[in-house]
Amino acid sequence: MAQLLDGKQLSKTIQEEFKQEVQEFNTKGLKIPHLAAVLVGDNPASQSYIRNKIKSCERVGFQSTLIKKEADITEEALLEVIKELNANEEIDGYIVQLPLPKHISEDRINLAIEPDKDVDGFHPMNLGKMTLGLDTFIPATPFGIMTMLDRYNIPTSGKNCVVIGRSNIVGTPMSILLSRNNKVGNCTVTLTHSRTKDLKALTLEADIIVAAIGRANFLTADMIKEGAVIIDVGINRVDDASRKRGYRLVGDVDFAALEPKASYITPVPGGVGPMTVTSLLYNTLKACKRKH
Ligand code: L34
Repeated sequence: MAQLLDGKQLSKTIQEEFKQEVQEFNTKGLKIPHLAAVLVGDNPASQSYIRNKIKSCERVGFQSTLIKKEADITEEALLEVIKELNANEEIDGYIVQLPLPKHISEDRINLAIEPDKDVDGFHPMNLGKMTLGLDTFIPATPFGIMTMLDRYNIPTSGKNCVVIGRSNIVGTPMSILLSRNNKVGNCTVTLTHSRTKDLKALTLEADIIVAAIGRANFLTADMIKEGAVIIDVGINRVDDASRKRGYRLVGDVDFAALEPKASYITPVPGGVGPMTVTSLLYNTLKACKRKH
C-alpha cells in the first residue's frame, strides 16, 4: 500500500512557517507581502483556484487584491491592467490566472509582466533563469511537486522519471527541474506527450511518474511498475449526482488501482493543488523580501 503524499497537510505546515515570518515583519515594521491576482471571465475552476489563493493569503497574513475582468475584455485593456500592476509599488507580485479567453494571447500577456513581480515564473526571462539554474521564481505547480519530494525525502538522484504532458506551466518546467543537478533532481527525465509512441513501455520503466495530461484516470495500474512514485497533477471534474456540487474531482491517475502498487502517491484533491497555492505564497514572500 502506497504512502500518501499529503499536500494539504504539508501546505498547512509550510504556511505556518510563512505566517511566523510575516509576524516577524510586523514586529520589525517591515512591509507585508502583497499578492494581486487577475481573473478574466467566469471559468468555475479558475474561480475556485483563485479563491483558494486569496484565502491562503489571508491565513498567513499577506495582503491580497483580486482584479476581476469580463471575458470580453480586449487584449489592449488587459495589457493596461498589467501596466498598472507593474507600476504599483504596493504590490510585490501578481499573477494572471490561466487559461485566458481565446482572443487574448497568453504569450503577449506573460511577456508584459515585470519579471521581478512575476510570481508565477511564466515570463521568458524567469523561465530562462530557471533553465540555467539561476535564482528566480519557479512556476508554482512544479515547485510544489519539488517541495513535496524534498519534504518527504523521496530519492530522485539517478531515478528514471517520466513526465506526461508538455504544457508551459507544468510538464515543460517540471522536466527541466527534475533533470538538473540539485538536491531534488538528477533524474533521467523522459518528457512524453500526445505523439509519444508506446507510452506504456516508458512508464513501466519509470521510478517517478508525473501525470499532467488533463484526462481523468488516464494512468492505469498496468502502466506502472511496483513501487513507483506517482504524482497526479490532474484536476478533472466528473459529473456526480450524489455530490451536492453535482461533480467530484478526479486526477489523471486511477488512484484506487494504483495505490496498492505504488510506493508514494498524491491524492486529488489534497495533493498537488494545495502545494501549488503554497508555492505561490512562497514566491510572493520572496518578492517582498527582495525589497526589504
Ligand atoms: N497563472 N494560472 C496561473 N498560475 C497558476 O499557478 C495556475 N494554476 C493552474 C491553472 N492556471 C493557473 C493553478 O493555480 C492550476 N492551478 C491550481 C491551483 C489550485 C488548485 C488546483 C489547481 C487547488 O486548490 N486544488 C484543490 C481543489 C480545488 C477545487 O476544489 O476545485 C486540491 O485539493 O487539489
